[in-house]
Amino acid sequence: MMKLRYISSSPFVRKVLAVAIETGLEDRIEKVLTQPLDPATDLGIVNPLGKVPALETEGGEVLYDSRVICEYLDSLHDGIRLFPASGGARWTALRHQALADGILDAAVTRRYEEAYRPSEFCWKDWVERQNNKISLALDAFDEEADGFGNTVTIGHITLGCALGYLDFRYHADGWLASRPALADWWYRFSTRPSMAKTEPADSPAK
Ligand SMILES: N[C@@H](CCC(=O)N[C@@H](CS)C(=O)NCC(=O)O)C(=O)O
Repeated sequence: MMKLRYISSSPFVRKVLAVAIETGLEDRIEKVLTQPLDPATDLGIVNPLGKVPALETEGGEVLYDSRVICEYLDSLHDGIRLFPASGGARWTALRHQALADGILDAAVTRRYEEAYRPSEFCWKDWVERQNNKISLALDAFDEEADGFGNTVTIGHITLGCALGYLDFRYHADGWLASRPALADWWYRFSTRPSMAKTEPADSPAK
């Protein structure tokens, strides 16, 4: 069995779980709940960066981060690759992954700023800067979304995790209200088992 260090609220963990479902590897992964912000966590022993997801392979090597883990899982199955092997499709999928990971980096940065930093130290301009990144990245996806069709790559999965996270933490911001093409795509894509079975939730403290 592979072992995945996880929390249920992490959109980066969600990428890994969604890829495991898309590739039929779900049953080969044991989930080990690990709170990265717990001062007593042993996470640093397996991932010096102290972040989830981290995946221990059946051979005993620990892989991180989500990009590496997802590509590793994609190498273990015989179906259609989520990471296209070569050519334009590969670069587009990787660019989409980078753009959606960027949305997540900005959203998680905002979350730490607002939820964990003492409110007297919260830097509003920094939060605004993260919101601008999210907004422009969503605009870029909205322009491309009509062309997505039914294709599924690591880029689409990461985008799904990003939209799910925005809805989970920042629903009131209505990110999709002014982005109809993206909203249409998400309406369809969110029904895939890999998305429906991995919706975010807050994990218990331990
Ligand atoms: N680039 C990493 C990001 C992972 C990440 O930021 N994970 C968060 C949870 S959503 C975490 O463990 N944060 C703890 C920390 O930053 O110390 C990936 O793609 O896996």
